[in-house]
Amino acid sequence: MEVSGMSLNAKNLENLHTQMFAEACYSSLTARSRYQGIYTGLLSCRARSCSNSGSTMVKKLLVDVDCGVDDAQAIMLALAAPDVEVLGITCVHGNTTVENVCKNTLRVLKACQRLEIPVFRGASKPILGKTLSAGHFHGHDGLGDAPDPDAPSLEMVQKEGAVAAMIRIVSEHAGEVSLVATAPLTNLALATRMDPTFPQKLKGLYIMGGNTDSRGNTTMCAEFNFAADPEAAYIVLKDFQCPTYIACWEFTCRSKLPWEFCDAWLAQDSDKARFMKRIFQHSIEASSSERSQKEMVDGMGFVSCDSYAMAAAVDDSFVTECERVAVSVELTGSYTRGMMVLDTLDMMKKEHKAFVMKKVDLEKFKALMMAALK
Ligand SMILES: [Ca+2]
Repeated sequence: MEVSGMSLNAKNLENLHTQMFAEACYSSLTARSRYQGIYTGLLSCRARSCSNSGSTMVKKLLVDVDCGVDDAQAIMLALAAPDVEVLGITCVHGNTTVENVCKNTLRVLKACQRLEIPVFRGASKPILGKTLSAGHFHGHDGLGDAPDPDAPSLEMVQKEGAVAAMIRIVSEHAGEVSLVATAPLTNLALATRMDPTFPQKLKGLYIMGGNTDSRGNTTMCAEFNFAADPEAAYIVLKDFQCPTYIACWEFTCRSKLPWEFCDAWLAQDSDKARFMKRIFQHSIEASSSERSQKEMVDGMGFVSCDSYAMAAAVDDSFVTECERVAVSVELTGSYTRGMMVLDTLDMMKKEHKAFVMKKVDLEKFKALMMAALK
């Protein structure tokens, strides 16, 4: 993996971690340089999993979604990935209403015959500001307005609320759970306000959201998930000290797949592929609109935004290059509210740095995506 221009071969990095892990069991390491922080972050994860023998092989995920079409794609990717256990899916406002998000999540789980995974209802509005929706792209119901008369009943949504469930599940598996957030970060911000120890119990946090080059897809300078709740994004990027990977808007565009891949992906002979084809049609058509073309960075193509954050969570070798930098969110700018801020000058003097994803293994991504609809 390459970090901030420092090239690290993935195998060498793994060997280095193994060697350092033995030392870490006896002594705590202090980050002495900008780069050493990556080792200590990963080691602390391993040290925690050390006390949970037998559970280190399976990746435990908690997924927070505003289930539009790319959330559906990300969920299906996780469910098909080997050695991944989805402990629960928490729902939040975003692409559509939280009620639709719950329903959509159940529809996705039904399509994958995985309705045993618990679904929790979360925040219906952002902490402050107006509620957005992305109906122009995902359809008003979030899944392309494709009729589904056999959709599971909302009675299948758990009685326990999403924020309480997040805190409980992460406490029950302290140090083992990676949280994948592919939506406005309202539930996560509320969780850390309800239980300040919540972030430190996470193994890692994987976010789809924000931007690196001030390119907006919702406002001039803001990406949808951060624009839909800037205060929540601010709280999460400030309070969550666990290893944090961010798949930003421009990165997902630059990591796009050709539409030919999408055609072959949807043409697979399976119920899951037929389901995806139905719910994705609206977005495929919307992708060619003048508005969508302006939003895109570096040309057109198939961008399954949320799937990049999910792929990073399910496969440690997926991310091949990151920028390690402190990040925050602009809250007050009249043009820039919701824009992610990268402190490349280190002026915030923030100890916690995020891993902003730069490059990924696209062949692995294609394989994970293909498997999702098999
Ligand atoms: Ca989403």
